[in-house]
Amino acid sequence: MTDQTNVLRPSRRTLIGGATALGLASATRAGAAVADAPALLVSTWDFGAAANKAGFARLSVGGSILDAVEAGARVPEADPEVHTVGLGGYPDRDGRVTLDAVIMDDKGGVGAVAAMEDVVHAVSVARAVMEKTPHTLLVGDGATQFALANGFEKAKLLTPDAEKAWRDWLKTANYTPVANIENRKPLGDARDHDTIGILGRDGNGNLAGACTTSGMAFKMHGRVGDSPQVGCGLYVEAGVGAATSSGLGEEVTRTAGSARVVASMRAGMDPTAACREAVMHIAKLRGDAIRDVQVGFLAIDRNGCPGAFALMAGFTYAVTDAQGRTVMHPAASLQA
Ligand code: SD4
Repeated sequence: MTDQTNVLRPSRRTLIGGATALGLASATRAGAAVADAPALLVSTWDFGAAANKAGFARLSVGGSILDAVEAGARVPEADPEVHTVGLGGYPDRDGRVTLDAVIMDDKGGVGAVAAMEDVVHAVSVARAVMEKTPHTLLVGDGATQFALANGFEKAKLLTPDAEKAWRDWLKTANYTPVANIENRKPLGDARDHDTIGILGRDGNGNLAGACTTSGMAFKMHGRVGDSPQVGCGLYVEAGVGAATSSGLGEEVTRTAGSARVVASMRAGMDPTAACREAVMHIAKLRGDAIRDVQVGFLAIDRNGCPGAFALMAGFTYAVTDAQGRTVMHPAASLQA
């Protein structure tokens, strides 16, 4: 279950002005030296609160910011009630749970896995790819073989709940690829609570991020979304910031969304404006093709100032400050 301990949920009024109005001003003061700003963790969706808590705990005992984002990402991966990440994730059309994950620091370190089966902690396998191989991405059987050879346990990822959801879906399944199948449901469905992207900044200004998902429910077997692709689901750049995405991955992949957000911050935009620019670009590029589609970006700048923007209402994110205090925010959106 998602742990909401120590989570504050601001009213609509207190959200005016964004995160800086909510006690994070010390992280965002204009002109502050990068290393002067306090540590911060931000994560997508409501389950981000529990992820941030785990990440913060790791930082508190001397872990690096990379350790912290990995620890955070592992929380929804291990939670069988989260049906969009790790154990208990909804399977593809063939009933197979396949995981995508990436982890990245701000020193050129990156590792990822895609379409990986039978291992719960895809983010940790991604980190092992980063640290133990000359490569940046392993896929499918190769990723699983690598994980098992490096001490990760083999696990059955398809839980009874997820299998039931898949069997229910099969009753009406249309195997023609449907790009926005995950959105064919009322907003607020558990499947809205998508991929976790987690970004962090330590007190010395080091940045890191991770992103992990089981991808779109009932996707085609072999489909890989934005999440494990560097520059799409995640991008981190020293001295600039970091960005991550959630939602219909194809729309993020075709625009290299997270790299675009970071590029806009590099050019001087604040994180919210940079996320908004990427969403507006998708909207302009895709027009009617993205009606009812959700895409959300979450970013932090070099000082740890957070911002987010989404195509549709409903995208939330958790911000945890250096005191371990977490505030949930609804992202502003293009459509109500
Ligand atoms: C994907 N972006 O695989 C991920 C999953 C997600 O809404 O966030 N779904 O496309």
